Amino acid sequence: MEERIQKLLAEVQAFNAQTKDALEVFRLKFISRKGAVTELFEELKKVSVEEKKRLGKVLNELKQSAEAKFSALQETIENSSTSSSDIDLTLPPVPNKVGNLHPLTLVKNRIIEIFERLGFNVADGPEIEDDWHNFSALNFPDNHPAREMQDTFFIEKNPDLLLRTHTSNVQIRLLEKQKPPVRAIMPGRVYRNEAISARAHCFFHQVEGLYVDKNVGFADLKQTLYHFAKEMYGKDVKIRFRPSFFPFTEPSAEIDITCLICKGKGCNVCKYSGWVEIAGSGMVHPNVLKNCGIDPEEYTGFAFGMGIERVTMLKYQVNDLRLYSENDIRFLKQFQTVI
Ligand code: 2U9
Repeated sequence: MEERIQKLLAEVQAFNAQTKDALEVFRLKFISRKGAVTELFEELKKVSVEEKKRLGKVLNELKQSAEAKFSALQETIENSSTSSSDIDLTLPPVPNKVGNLHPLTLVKNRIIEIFERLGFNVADGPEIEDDWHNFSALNFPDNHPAREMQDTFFIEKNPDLLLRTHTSNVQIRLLEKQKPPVRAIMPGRVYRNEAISARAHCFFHQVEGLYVDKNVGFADLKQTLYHFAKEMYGKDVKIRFRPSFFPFTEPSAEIDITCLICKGKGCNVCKYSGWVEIAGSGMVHPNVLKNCGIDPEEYTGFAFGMGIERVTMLKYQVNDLRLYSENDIRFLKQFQTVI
């Protein structure tokens, strides 16, 4: 019997419990009414008086040791866990972190909002296009450099298929099927055969706009884009039109706004000119209207085009085009605010 008591004593001393369940196993085994200590006390009744004296002493030691161990373990476990009374169920939950929109989507949505308020619809069209809708209908001459392999991704020769180089194909498709007045913007992805760098990419996003009706003039174009620039960049922004050339517009103009970094004083972003280019524009070329079955004697129109990456760059001072498509969370999470 003494041997059994000593074995149990060693077991008690070595025992360790980290959970309430493990502690309960200890209690049942050693100190419960049906546990080893109680059982041994029952056995003790049966031994001789001298033996009882000696064994009783060792058994009491086991009993005290088991009870002390139980209390110590109980205290440690209770101090390390949170009891249900510590939980305040009335507290509002910690909100789940949700993602945010990509900066290009934020800016595209803002552009759409500005033009929708002026009565422009949003139109969409295919990214894989034929030569007619991407080039010929837009008055591109046969030998225009944009038609070269270095500038355009061609997919197939017959039937002729390519990746659209601008969203103007959507305007052509719209004019072919809808009689003026037509007032729409076309946001979308476009492709150009360019080496990827901080300033160029093989795909980017554009918003083009078109307004064709009777008596649409250059003054309408100027006021529309002036309004856009103020809505996008604030009321202090200035705008200027520089004569330019595009096959699909005549006259054509490039549009600059005052540099938002230096407020027109001159810095390395605006190359010390105080102005940065933001869009191209012009009056729709009569040949383009004819190609879509519209009489240029009856109708006129203006069109414009801008790169969403560029508009975003100027709004948020993004200095490398590659950042938009690298999915670097450190870049993306800076655009939490809805503009
Ligand atoms: C039709 C008629 C006219 C769309 C236009 C531009 C000027 C232009 C560039 C801006 C920067 C492209 O993203 S960019 O590289 N766009 O300068 N786009 S006028 O003119 C049209 C389109 C369709 C039927």
